[in-house]
Amino acid sequence: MPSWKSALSKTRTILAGAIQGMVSDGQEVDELTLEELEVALLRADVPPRLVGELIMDLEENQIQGSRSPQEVIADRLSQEIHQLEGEALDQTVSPACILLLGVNGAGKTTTTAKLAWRAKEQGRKVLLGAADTFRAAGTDQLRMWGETLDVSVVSGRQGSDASAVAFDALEAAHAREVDLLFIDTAGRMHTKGHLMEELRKMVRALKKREEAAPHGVWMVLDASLGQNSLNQAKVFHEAVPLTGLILTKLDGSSKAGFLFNVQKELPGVPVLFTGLGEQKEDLVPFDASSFLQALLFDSDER
Ligand SMILES: Nc1nc2c(ncn2[C@@H]2O[C@H](COP(=O)(O)OP(=O)(O)OP(=O)(O)O)[C@@H](O)[C@H]2O)c(=O)[nH]1
Ligand SMILES: [Mg+2]
Repeated sequence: MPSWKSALSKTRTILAGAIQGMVSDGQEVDELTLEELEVALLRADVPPRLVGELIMDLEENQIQGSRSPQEVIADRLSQEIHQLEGEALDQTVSPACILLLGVNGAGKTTTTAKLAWRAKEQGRKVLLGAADTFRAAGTDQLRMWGETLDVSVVSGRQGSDASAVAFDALEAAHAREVDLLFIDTAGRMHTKGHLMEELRKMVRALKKREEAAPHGVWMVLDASLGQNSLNQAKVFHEAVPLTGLILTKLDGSSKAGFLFNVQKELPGVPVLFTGLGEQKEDLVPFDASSFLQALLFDSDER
């Protein structure tokens, strides 16, 4: 089983030293320890406005509170993170068509495979669409996953129109009466206007087959990029409205604090799943309490 605790160890290490400093100094939290904590929080990509609020909370607790620094921090952070949980899909829609997008190397193809594996485990019939026609390797990678997982893959030739593959995949999803269709797309930089346009075109193509499609537009974010991944997501969101986020590589990230900025930067877009490792089992639904617990507390119980 993947563990939140080990996945968040890098970010926790940054914060733990500073928080420990406060505890071991006893009741006397001086300016210096607060400053160290402030630096640590900023290094972990906790948004600056929130860092300011946390420091104020801690100072207040100093004067008239009795809670531990972890508890003070956890209380404030939990307000920012619980609303990020959300329902992935309307379970009554079948086939549900989900478009996965993101910048190069974020983990889209691997995540598509992990999602397919999860759905299959839950007894659902799955189809994959390989709309990364940009590189031959992109399609091959998904086909190989298809073989490993025993899931069919609809693909096109390298260089062919990604929108056509998406359309065909949705057509096949209806014909084969599957429950879920996951469409993997090519990695694209948010700064490339024509590639953003290609995404819009893909959405239009799906709508030609079925007005309600795509039922999910999920952006795959590399958590090791921290706040930068959110800046990219905002541009994607303007091109094609996102209905959910998937955070990959949380296990390699020391900047998990950017999660506390998601609600402000992308209001109403939930975090659906998180990648805690490279294995197919390592994609788990986002769980705010586990996240916070693993971020701030070394033991499993508060
Ligand atoms: N540690 C870790 N590695 C991950 C995770 N998700 C994906 N990876 C790794 O990230 C690398 C890139 O993954 P891909 O799925 O190929 O990324 P992609 O977004 O499809 O890449 P392009 O199609 O080239 O844009 C692979 O080595 C994956 O194993 C995760 O949650 N944790
Ligand atoms: Mg890929």
